[in-house]
Amino acid sequence: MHLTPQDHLFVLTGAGISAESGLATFRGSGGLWNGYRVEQVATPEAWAADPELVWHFYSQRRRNAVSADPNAAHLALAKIEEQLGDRFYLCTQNVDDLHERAGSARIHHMHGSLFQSRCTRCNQPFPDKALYETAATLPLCDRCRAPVRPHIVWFGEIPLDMDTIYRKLDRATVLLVVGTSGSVYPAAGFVHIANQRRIHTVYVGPEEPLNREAFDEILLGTATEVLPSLLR
Ligand code: BV8
Ligand code: ZN
Repeated sequence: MHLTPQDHLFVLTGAGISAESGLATFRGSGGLWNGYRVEQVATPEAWAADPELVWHFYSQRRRNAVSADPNAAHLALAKIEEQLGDRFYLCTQNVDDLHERAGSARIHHMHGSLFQSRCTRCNQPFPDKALYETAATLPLCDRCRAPVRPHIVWFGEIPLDMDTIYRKLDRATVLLVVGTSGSVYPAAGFVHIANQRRIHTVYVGPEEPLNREAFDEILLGTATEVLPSLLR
């Protein structure tokens, strides 16, 4: 991958970029959390059936994220963002805040964030980090008394701000995808859109993704092995 001063870089990251910071990927642990499949816990049905379980799931992941540190791959992306300015856009599927803590600012969390909650009725945001600690009683909105939920996009829900994502993808000349298995849509479909627009597509990860046939380049290696030299 070679970037020219005219290039617009669109980066998509997944759980793999946080793996070397010690955060479990979805597939690495066989997609299991305490014996549950993530697809079973990260759903509106699980929230309706057992909100305490879902809160506990996110409380644990939030605690893990708080004690993790950004790695050289997160830092390399923040550095290239500084050089490219508004010719850079980072869309992450991750709900941790390691990109922000590495310095990324032009970033969008398409699947929400561990550090946000919102009211299930009036959508009032609750940025309070303490909300995710295992609540003895599930918090209620102080405005309309409805239950507060994690600001996370669950399976079956619509990812956040898809219009902006597609607009940014439209302007891109290079799509760099890092550390994602390509198993979940619509994120796994971005590379197919890129192909239709003749955008140069690059994948970085230690194993080939499920949508490997769609990439112009596959750079096998971990995010910290590949990104710092790739984006120098
Ligand atoms: C939607 C937040 C409509 C939750 C997540 C049947 C067929 C096709 C699609 C569907 C279907 N049935 C249902 C669907 C749709 C569904 C879907 O795709 N399901 C899958 C399971 C088949 N999608 C949805 O429901 C989405 N919504 O479709 O709405 C719509 C569509 C378009 C426009 C408008 C409306 C919503 C999905 C969001 C779910 N929420 N996350 C939470 O975090 O708790 S998904 C979650 O899993 C991630 O965010 C990510 O998106 C996904 C996969 O995770 P990855 O990041 O890829 O991680 P994974 O473990 O899988 O892979 C890790 C990779 O890292 C591996 O490749 C590994 O090799 C690599 N790696 C490991 N170590 C390293 C590394 N890479 C680099 N360095 C390393 N050191
Ligand atoms: Zn409310």
